[in-house]
Amino acid sequence: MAGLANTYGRGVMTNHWTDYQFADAWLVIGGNPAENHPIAFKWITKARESRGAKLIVVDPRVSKTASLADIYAPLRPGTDIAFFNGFIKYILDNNLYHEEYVVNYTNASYIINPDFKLEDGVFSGFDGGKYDKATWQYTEEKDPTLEHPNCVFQLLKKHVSRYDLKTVSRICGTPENKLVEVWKAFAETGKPGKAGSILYAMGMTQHTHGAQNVRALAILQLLLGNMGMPGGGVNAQRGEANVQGATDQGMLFHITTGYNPMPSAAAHPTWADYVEKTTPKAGYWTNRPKFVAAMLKAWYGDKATAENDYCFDWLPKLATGDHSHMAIFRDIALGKIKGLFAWGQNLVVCGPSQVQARAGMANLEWLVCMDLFETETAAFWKAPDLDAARIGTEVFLLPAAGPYEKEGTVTNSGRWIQWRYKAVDPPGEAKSDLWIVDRLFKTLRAEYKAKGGAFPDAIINMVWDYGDPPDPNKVAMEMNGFSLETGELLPNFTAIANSDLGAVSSGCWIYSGFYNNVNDPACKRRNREDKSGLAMYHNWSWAWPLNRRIVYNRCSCDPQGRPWDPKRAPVEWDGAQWVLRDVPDFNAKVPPEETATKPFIMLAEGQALLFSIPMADGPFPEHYEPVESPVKNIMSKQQINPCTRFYGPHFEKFAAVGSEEFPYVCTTLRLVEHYQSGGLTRNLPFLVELQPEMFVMISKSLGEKLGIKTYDWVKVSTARGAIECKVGVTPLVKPLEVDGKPVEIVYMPWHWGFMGLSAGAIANDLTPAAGDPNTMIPEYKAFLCNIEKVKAGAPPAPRTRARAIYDL
Ligand SMILES: Nc1nc2c(c(=O)[nH]1)N[C@H]1C(S)=C(S)[C@@H](COP(=O)(O)OP(=O)(O)OC[C@H]3O[C@@H](n4cnc5c(=O)[nH]c(N)nc54)[C@H](O)[C@@H]3O)O[C@H]1N2
Ligand SMILES: Nc1nc2c(c(=O)[nH]1)N[C@H]1C(S)=C(S)[C@@H](COP(=O)(O)OP(=O)(O)OC[C@H]3O[C@@H](n4cnc5c(=O)[nH]c(N)nc54)[C@H](O)[C@@H]3O)O[C@H]1N2
Ligand SMILES: [Mo]
Repeated sequence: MAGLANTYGRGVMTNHWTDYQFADAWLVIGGNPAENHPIAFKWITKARESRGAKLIVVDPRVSKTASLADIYAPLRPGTDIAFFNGFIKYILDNNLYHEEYVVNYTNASYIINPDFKLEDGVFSGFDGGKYDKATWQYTEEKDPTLEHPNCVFQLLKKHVSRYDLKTVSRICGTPENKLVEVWKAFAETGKPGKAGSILYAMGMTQHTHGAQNVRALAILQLLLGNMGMPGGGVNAQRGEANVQGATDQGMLFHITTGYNPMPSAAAHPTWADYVEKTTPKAGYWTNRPKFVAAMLKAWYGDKATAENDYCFDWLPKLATGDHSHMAIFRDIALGKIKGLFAWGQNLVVCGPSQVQARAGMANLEWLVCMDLFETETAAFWKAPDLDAARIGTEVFLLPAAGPYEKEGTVTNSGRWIQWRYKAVDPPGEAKSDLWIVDRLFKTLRAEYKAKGGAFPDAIINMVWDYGDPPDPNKVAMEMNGFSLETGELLPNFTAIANSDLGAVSSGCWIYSGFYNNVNDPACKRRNREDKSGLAMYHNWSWAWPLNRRIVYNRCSCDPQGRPWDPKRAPVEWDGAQWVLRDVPDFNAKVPPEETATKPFIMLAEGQALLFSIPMADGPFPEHYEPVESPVKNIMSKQQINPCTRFYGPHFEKFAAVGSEEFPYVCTTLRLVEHYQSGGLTRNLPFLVELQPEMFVMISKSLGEKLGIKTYDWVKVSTARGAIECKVGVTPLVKPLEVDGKPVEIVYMPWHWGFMGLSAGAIANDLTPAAGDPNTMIPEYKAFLCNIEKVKAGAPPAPRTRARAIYDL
């Protein structure tokens, strides 16, 4: 993303939920907030009612959000890059971009190596499945007139020139007039004094080019000058209640706490290598070694010294570049992994290519599940397609407390860290996850102490002093960090940046300050007062970084510090000083000239990336078809993203391009009544009653063609597996005309499995295990299937089995 991924981590909101009310328009693409983020959606409703702001929705089907839109356009799953590149061309052709913003705040003026090119869908430097980026580099020069043929702006213009209206419509299946209607309406927000917000979620990311989808929308927002503006931004509507907190705390395999890269065995065998290779030459990340050393001080305390490189050698190192979900399941299938912890994850329902993944799980010697219920994962050996008698896996199910049965922090997509208090005690023997991990750690440490082992130091010497039972406040304080001299909590992360290397302790630098006062921890604040006038509520919880509510807010003003829109000004220069309504994302102690071309402090460039060198698969987004597609790529001979990740012999099962056996496009999605794998919600009688059965949705035309009616039972099959479920024939889904031929699209929720009060087919028995090269996310949102009628069916019984249980 333009600065986003590299700066603030993977998929956060640049703005925040209550900020939605300040937009003049929202472009919702690849998300369905009316269904999946309904409370956030109320801010959209509010602004529409009070100011007539416009809701624009682009989604393959008429989703709940689309049904409320001012403008709706359909598009074929997996073709969003063509849509965006066409949109960018429209903006450039019609001079609708915000020129002063683009020149000053992006890398538009940078001149790129003359050998950089795109040839037949592949960028220069492609070699052996990945890119050598030598030709993608900046030269020493810049051209602020943006006219040099090799400046980023002209290269972008040339890149998108191939995406004319007709071509985009042929690829996406979106009618030409609809494309123009959407583009025109949202481009209005490019005028100074207007702001437009892009809301996206999984419809954008779950593709083999998912990261480039997000890059495309970041480029768009930069051209329109919408980044840094209240009511603007790129807003990833995240999922799991605390997925933001989890990624902040290093739960992804390739990053440790606070978005520092996980060291790699090959590239960073020593601290010196790590420091040299991961520290940029300019921007705030020049402080990276201090942030990582502070984390090591939190983990190893007095043991971590300058002499022993702060115990860097004790950190685990990545053995390969990919330890993602699919890589783990490849290795389980190959018998390389013997034991697995499934901690609050229902893997058998959520992962792709489940028929193959589940079969592989039989290789596990042991499996430990921490969950509220016996999920499909804990009971994988009961799967109808597995022979329990031949599975020797020893399964442990540790009962876990639910979210409201324990206390601790939850971080929302707007980066607000909030304390959640315990509402009720967990039932029976269920324990909080912190209790379980504490007990597990202490037991392991005792084992290592008693028996030694291959590498005991990293465990024996770890600081682990949260009490018994462990106190989440103590964990929070360790994350906040403290002075090693006084023991006082750090006020914020500038205390790390301004200290010597290794002089302070902080488990997660971006969280320093969130708990900085023991008597009134910032994350526990519940003060509704809003002094900003922009619904920022600085005394309600605490937002990382530094309680800043809108990141990149220097960009809300022109280079001289005058707000683009005086009514929506988080910061402004009054001629003598900065007037601050939000925490500044720049040095506000100096006059505006000094930050005029450096508003993106986390990037070495100081300017946002229209041209992004860090991306694995190209500095500009280029259209490729999904791995399974009904059509050839009409943009180039390169059918799919050339850097697509595949996962070995068990998982390379794909339908051919234009397959006759699997002629329909299929995508998976969510329903408001269920949550994810249904591990929770299919065990709650009232939700099961509201949404009792697994189903697929097809168009009236496909229903007519196949003689299928609503409530019939159908078989849906792909190159990987087949499921049976009921069907809904609905006018909300329609075929799209793609390159002159009609393409039918089949939609299914993925909330079901064989356990719980409501059992049903697993959608992921059908999905492909192919991944995006930047994120390794699976392509859940676009693949090929066939559908056949099995038998006639009937509506669900008015009083379901669940209801009967509830009545007891
Ligand atoms: N009730 C409820 N709320 C939830 C969840 C839940 O399971 N239930 N899950 C939570 C989680 S973890 C997440 S990540 C979020 C996910 O939130 P969303 O991303 O909003 O969820 P989805 O329904 O998977 O997908 C959104 C939309 O993408 C569309 N779509 C499919 N393919 C494409 C495509 O190629 N391009 C475009 N533009 N659109 C496409 C679908 O038609 C669908 O309407 O929701 C969170 N909120
Ligand atoms: N086909 C398809 N597949 C998808 C997606 C898609 O759009 N399409 N979306 C993907 C996305 S975005 C996501 S986030 C994943 C989600 O996949 P999962 O993480 O597997 O989904 P959940 O159902 O949220 O699983 C969480 C499990 O944790 C348990 N649980 C809940 N609270 C707690 C707790 O406090 N402690 C413990 N220990 N357990 C708890 C629940 O009972 C549940 O069984 O699925 C992915 N899979
Ligand atoms: Mo998610």
